[in-house]
Amino acid sequence: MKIGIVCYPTYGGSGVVATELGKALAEKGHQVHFITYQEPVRLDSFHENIFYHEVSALEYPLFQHQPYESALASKIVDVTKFERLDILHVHYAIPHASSALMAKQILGEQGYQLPFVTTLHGTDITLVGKDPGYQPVVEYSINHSDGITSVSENLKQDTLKNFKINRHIEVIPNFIDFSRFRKTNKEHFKKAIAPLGENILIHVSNFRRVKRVEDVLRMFDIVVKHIPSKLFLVGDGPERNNLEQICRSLGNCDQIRFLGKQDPVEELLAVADLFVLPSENESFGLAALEAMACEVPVISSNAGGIPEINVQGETGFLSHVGDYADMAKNAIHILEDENRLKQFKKNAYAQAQRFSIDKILPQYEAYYAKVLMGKG
Ligand code: GMT
Repeated sequence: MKIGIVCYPTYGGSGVVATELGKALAEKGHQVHFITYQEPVRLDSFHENIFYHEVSALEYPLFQHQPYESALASKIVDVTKFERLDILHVHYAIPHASSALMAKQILGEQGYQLPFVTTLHGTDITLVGKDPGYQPVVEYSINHSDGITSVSENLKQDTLKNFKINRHIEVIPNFIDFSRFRKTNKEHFKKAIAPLGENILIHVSNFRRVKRVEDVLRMFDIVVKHIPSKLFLVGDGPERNNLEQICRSLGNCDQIRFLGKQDPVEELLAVADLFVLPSENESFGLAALEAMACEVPVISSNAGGIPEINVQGETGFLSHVGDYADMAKNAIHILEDENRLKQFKKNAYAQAQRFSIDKILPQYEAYYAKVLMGKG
């Protein structure tokens, strides 16, 4: 198949999923065409079946904001005609689904068929998409997609609650590539950063308010008073300054490392004992799944789709949003007993295997085939 993929190319779950999916499809012999405004971060090596088409929106003094949606639609038209794409898969509804729909209509008038699948990722529904400033366009373009997938059952239900959707939504969960995310031996590194055998807690996100990174700091403040520990904060974003202030006021900055954006996150996960994800909302929680693949149990909130991956009392624990004291209690419960920690690590790994790319990729291929038959 010749498959076009549209996504956000920068750091962020939906772009990561789209890029990893494209790479895996290419590996299986499909021809994959990425159509984005910048080369996707995870598209880090050459592959004969992968092509990249850059969307460039002309700058003009009249534009306060460049009309990216139109530039993207035009690029999709161009790539489809030249490369003869069979299907287009857009990740994150805004504005990708409406650009795809516009391109499909233009192509239709010129005698080309371009069915497209929209994958809903989270904030395109739960935060931005349902805002009245976007809602009508998001709803229309979802309803006019040839196929719709959602990364969790919870996100599907949220979509049905927030929009009038008259179509089937297929749930295809996010996946993990074990050839990259697996526990490797980094004992020398662990000894350097935790010389007294401290436990290492880790949080990875884009530091937006929805991630509630502040709760990570507050729960860690309780944990570190009971069990010698270190905290790694990986990522960057609008909350960073605020978080630095909080850590200073708590007086435990010595035990906390702000590591910024890190591409080889699996190397940090390899030395971690617990992953912390206290999000206000999280349609899936790919970062937690990546941790589990590296044998790291998860202390999380019970928001959104997180309960579909983190199993209470088995792979970690879930608390109500904002209840950082309960998160701390659960973290201590796991860390204070070495055998218990080992068991949780084992369980986390076993659970991650359910989401192995080998199991999920065929679901996308089968769904594309359905969409191509008009049965999306
Ligand atoms: O919030 C983020 O981390 C970014 C956002 C995105 O679209 O890039 O992530 C969403 O999609 C990810 C991949 O499907 C999910 O794992 C995240 O849970 C989801 N984020 C939210 O729902 C807040």
